Amino acid sequence: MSISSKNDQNTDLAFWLKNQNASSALSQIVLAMAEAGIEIAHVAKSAALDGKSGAAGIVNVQGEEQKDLDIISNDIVLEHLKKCPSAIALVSEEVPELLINPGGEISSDDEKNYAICFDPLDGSSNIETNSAIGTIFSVLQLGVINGDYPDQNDVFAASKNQIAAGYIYYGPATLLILTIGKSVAMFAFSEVDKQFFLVQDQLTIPKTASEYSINMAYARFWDASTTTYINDCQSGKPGPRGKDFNMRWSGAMIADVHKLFVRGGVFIYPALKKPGSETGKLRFLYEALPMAMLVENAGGKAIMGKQEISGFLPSSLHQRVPVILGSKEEVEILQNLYRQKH
Ligand code: AHM
Ligand code: MG
Repeated sequence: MSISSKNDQNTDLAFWLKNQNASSALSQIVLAMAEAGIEIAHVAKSAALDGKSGAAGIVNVQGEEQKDLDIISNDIVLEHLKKCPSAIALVSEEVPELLINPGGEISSDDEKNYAICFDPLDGSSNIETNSAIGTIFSVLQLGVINGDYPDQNDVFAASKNQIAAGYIYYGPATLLILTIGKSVAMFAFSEVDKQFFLVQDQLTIPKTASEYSINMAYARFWDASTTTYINDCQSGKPGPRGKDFNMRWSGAMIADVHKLFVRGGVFIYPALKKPGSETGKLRFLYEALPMAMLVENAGGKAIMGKQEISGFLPSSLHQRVPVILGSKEEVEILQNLYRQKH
């Protein structure tokens, strides 16, 4: 598949959204995220020249050091979402509390009140090494809002009504991977036309594969199921799996998840027996939940260790959860190990 040239129909993102019968409110939000992505890609490209590829000297709510680009990207996303009246509540990795959009207007049509949860710059530790980074977002339908504004409990409940999810990948090409329903589409940004064009309308994740992504440096902190699964993969052809596996870990979830749409495999960030990571590292609302929707709508599977995503209700905005997603058969093998060992 080529992503370097526009496809025959030259379908741009706005036209595609219209074709998919997306509501104007949802289209506006998706287009705002795409615009933000275009701006972030531009800033990221000149970050080294502008001296913006280092630490900002601030620690965020996660206890992690914020980089200049984390803060700039967050401001860019907020600026674009402010123009969307339906984006009532905003959850950002970089902001401790729930934000109420100053440009938001609660609609009497319950279906048009949304919460947008986002990680403005995924893969922060990759900024200074000029490696893959991205933006992840989830659109949740808030439904009936009791009171003047939604509170975080409304957002937690809305996590059961995720209506769209996507990520923008700032790599050699700037790509938008998006689902607003059943299928997952890929768009590439054209530097010439300054917009995203559809390059593939139905991404699928192969059912089975032989590549895994996990940070091997934490092996001593894993649970028994993860250890068995990875040991079996590493045993290769002579081992219980009867085939050889490859391993990749990019340090950015967007890049490792993107590989799933290209050649399948499994991405694992388990709970770690290590202070601060007992429930994993990745956050439910703006990392696990949107990636799970994308993966499952492409025929893959997503779980949170022993727990299913569908039965989970978060209790804090930045709640960390274990994440396992990718090719259905691989995720099921690990899920069975969880069932046996816990
Ligand atoms: P971030 O949102 O601060 O960038 O953190 C999330 C990232 C993921 O993209 C990636 O999978 C993971 O952290 C890497 O963590 P580690 O450094 O523990 O391997
Ligand atoms: Mg992230």
